[in-house]
Amino acid sequence: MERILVVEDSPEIAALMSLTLRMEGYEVLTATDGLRALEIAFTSSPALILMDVMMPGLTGFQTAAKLKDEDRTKHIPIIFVTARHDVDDRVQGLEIAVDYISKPFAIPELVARVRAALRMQKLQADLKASNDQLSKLAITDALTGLYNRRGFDTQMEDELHRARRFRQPLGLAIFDLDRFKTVNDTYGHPQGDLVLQVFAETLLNLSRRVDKVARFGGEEFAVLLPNTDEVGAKIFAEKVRAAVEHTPVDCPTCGLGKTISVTVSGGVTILRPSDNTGHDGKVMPSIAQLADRLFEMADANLYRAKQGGRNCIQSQSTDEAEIALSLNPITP
Ligand code: GH3
Ligand code: MG
Ligand code: MG
Ligand code: MG
Repeated sequence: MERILVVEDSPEIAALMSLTLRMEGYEVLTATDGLRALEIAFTSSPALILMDVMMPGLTGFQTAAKLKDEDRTKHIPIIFVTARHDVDDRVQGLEIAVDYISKPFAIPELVARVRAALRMQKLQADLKASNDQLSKLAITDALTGLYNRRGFDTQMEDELHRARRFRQPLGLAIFDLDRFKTVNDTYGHPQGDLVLQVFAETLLNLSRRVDKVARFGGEEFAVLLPNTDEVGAKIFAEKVRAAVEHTPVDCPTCGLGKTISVTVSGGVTILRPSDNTGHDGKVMPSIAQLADRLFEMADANLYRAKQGGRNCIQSQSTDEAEIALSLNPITP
């Protein structure tokens, strides 16, 4: 049952509107002045508000403006119901309201306008829900539900700003499953997908709520570790490596109860906050440059881990000043 708030200082009109709307199957709340209307709107979040304009205390326009100022109530559609007819009033009213009904009103018209406003509101809510869903999909990896590259890049930007602002270390760990092509070639692509999903779960289980976990497509994954130093980042990456090594993945197509074992290699980089940034005439790296450099270094470390026999982690720290230096080569 949709809930409608009727704001009206005349008891007769309020009673007529309430009765009409109740007979149409709506739940009706009433308020006889603007302040009471605000209270009810804040606590009962009605689907629609019918608002008288001329009332003692706050006018309907003032009350509506306050409702539009509040996050909790700004989405609630308002229909002004008033005896004032001049064009200026209507125009002013329609700046905030979705519709305008003149008194005296015909009951069928009141009902029709209420229905139309609620229908419009529902369409907008549906549209917003599907937009939200699309925005989420745009930053999500379909196979694992983790962030995709695009989503991760945004998180990376935010976390770099935070790390710089609060002078906290930021860890970046990238993982690449070892000889994953062999898994696909031997057991089939669906089994490969299952391995990727299980690995995604492992990353989520071993990371903190504040960490950001992504799959970059293929069998490459990244985890951003806010406020984590080199010791912490290495412990995390090593835990992931060991968990993968010691937790075989189910292989339904290999036979009942059969499993396969995989391993993973990792490259870790930690950005340390610098003490001497920005005070000696050096051009400081931009956030994008910091991100690029961290990825480059993590990639290089991953490459070393692969070269070093796989199933291991390589890590290296850097700081802003060091990156700045690489961007501002000293010229004799
Ligand atoms: P290395 O130890 O050097 O990382 O060897 P690798 O075989 O894991 O590396 P390579 O980059 O040569 O192969 C990655 C493979 O990942 C290629 C492809 O078969 C597989 N792959 C990429 N995307 C997907 C996917 O979405 N699902 C599945 N099942 N496999 C994928
Ligand atoms: Mg009035
Ligand atoms: Mg691989
Ligand atoms: Mg790869």
